[in-house]
Amino acid sequence: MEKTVKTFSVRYVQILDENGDVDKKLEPKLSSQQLRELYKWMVVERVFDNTALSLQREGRIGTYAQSLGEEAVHVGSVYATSDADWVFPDYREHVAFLMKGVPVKSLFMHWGGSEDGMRLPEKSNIFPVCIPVGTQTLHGVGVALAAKIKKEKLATLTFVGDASTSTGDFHEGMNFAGTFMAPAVIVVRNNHWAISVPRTCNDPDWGGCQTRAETLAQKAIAYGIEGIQVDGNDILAVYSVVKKALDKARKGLGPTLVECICYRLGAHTTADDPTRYQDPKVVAAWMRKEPLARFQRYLKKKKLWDEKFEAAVQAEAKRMVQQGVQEAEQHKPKATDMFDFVYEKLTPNLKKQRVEWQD
Ligand SMILES: Cc1ncc(C[n+]2csc(CCOP(=O)(O)OP(=O)(O)O)c2C)c(N)n1
Ligand SMILES: [Mg+2]
Repeated sequence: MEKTVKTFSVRYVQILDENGDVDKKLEPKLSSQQLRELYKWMVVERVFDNTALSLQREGRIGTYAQSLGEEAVHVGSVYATSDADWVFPDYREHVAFLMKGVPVKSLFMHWGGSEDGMRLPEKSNIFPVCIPVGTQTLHGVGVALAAKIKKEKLATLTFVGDASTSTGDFHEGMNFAGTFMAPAVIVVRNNHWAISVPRTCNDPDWGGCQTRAETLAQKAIAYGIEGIQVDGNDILAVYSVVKKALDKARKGLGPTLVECICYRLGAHTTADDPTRYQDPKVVAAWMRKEPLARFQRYLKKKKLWDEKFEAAVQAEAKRMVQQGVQEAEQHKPKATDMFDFVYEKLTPNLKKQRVEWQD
């Protein structure tokens, strides 16, 4: 006997199309002020990104990971959090820090190599930049579980890249999230690339790609978790889906995996040259879908955007970012900071090395 015991499906949500036209039935109820705020944060991230890239080229900061093309994923998701919710970033969501109240200065200090930059303000509810791919899933799910045990009304939002979904830590985190019904939302930034490794397998029988799974959202199904795909260039869809998932988590109704489909429009980091492995035609096609221009078209149709508003938003973003650069460059880190701001307590070996270093 043979029978189908279960079939699964994955939903996809888009609210704003590429022309900035909206699906009225799904349009979130955000005030004019909130919509403009979303736009402002996306501009801030882009200005931050361009400034950081220039600073790296001038040798004023170290290796930098651009966020170009992912602004809707970052801003839409973090905007959906409450002040009590915790955010677990990886290394591309610069604006997430700013939205959670971290000063611009701290980010430039961090990317300039000063560990002190990731000593974050007490109430910012965001974890430091996480370079080891996928490990933050465990932190995000762990804190969600702790909050559940302590009966605190909060959820956690964890960002992972498409490559993270291939790591053991991601799967362990997902399994724990499912078994314990942790109030955790995991946002996958599917930007199609893990450095030079493509997301999709084009060769019928050979690897060199991230996964043969058709969607990343379906990975949630294996753990009894809701998995959903979202147009990651559509800030309204990202915001709506993540908000619903966070509300669900806080009500004790379980975790969600949100796969945001976007495209890495910059290099992996400033140490990478994507022209060696990307098709420029594909990049140009994704550029036409980019999130900021799309949201601008929508705001313009709603009479919430004009040149005057644009100039004011740009000026304020530049002022804020430039002030952060100045403050960060006034900070003169000591060589011993590498011991003082990494571990809470130094290991015996590091203690010895710190003394030797000072000598
Ligand atoms: C555990 C671990 N293995 C390998 C690396 C090296 N590494 C840095 S970024 C990266 C690719 C990550 O790709 P993805 O998760 O898709 O994020 P994206 O860079 O596209 O934002 C790798 C393999 C790492 N940082 N951590
Ligand atoms: Mg990626």
